[in-house]
Amino acid sequence: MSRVVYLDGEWVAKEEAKISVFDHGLLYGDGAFEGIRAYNGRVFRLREHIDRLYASAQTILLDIPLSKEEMMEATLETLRRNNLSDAYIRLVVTRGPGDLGLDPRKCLRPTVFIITESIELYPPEYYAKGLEIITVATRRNLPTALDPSIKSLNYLNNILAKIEVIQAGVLEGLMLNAQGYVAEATGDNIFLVHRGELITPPISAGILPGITRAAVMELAQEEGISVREELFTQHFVYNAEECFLTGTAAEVIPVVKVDGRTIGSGRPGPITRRLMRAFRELTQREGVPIRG
Ligand code: PXG
Repeated sequence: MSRVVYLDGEWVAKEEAKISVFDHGLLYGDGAFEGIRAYNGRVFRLREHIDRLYASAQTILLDIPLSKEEMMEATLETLRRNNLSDAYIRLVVTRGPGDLGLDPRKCLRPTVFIITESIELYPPEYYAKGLEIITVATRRNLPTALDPSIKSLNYLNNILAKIEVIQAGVLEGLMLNAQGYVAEATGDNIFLVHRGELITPPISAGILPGITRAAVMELAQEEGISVREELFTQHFVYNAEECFLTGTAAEVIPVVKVDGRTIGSGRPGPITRRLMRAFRELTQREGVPIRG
């Protein structure tokens, strides 16, 4: 059975899902997106992802032509039409087709599409052994120029960082902010364990407020692990007891080496493993049901 994509109010075959070359999402990266996951017939934190999409749109003055409820229903219906229970979901809203100038007023109607696909999981050995990462030279976007809290279609900052990661032959990279403090990874948030406490950079460091990050902070509190949002330098990372990354695709993934420095024991630590398990359990029990 061929996949269908939601495009501007209709479901069309994947091959027929096409947008204009005059779309400002393409010409200027003028738009916003979300990456969401469904587990076992339920969409994980759908409301939170929709809220973040509409927050991104609010900041860039993009009026999404669907209510939040309609967007949630369109997402669920796309999953139903593709008969998916475990999936990766990509929601995209662009400024829509306009002319070759920047002026967003020339774009009469935003483009909205929803793609659902089966997920490509990271190989299990990375969860068992942990990742080796590097710090990239590309600094995270200045929040005063283009706030990383906006999940905009302008992902070149992250892509430039990702190219450095690939050239180094690793899987993820740490991005610093313009002040040199640790911000986040190219597509994941970062956590450290220091003296048994969980530490993660604050949103004001210039990061995406990750949905997985928020879930892990809640789980840690439930598990009696204290969590602090604090700025830190690379020195603090190198000397952490444990380190892990969080994201919709990666979930909770241990990091055991950063810039050639072994972190802690060099194996995924006990707090990381506890939170990996707690997060997996949460994804199985929580979420908006796709069917009924
Ligand atoms: N930081 C950045 C810059 C991200 O893009 C996260 C953190 C984690 O946020 P969530 O809400 O997912 O916990 C992201 C989101 C991919 C892919 O295919 C991943 C993201 C975005 C786009 C694609 O791996 N991560």
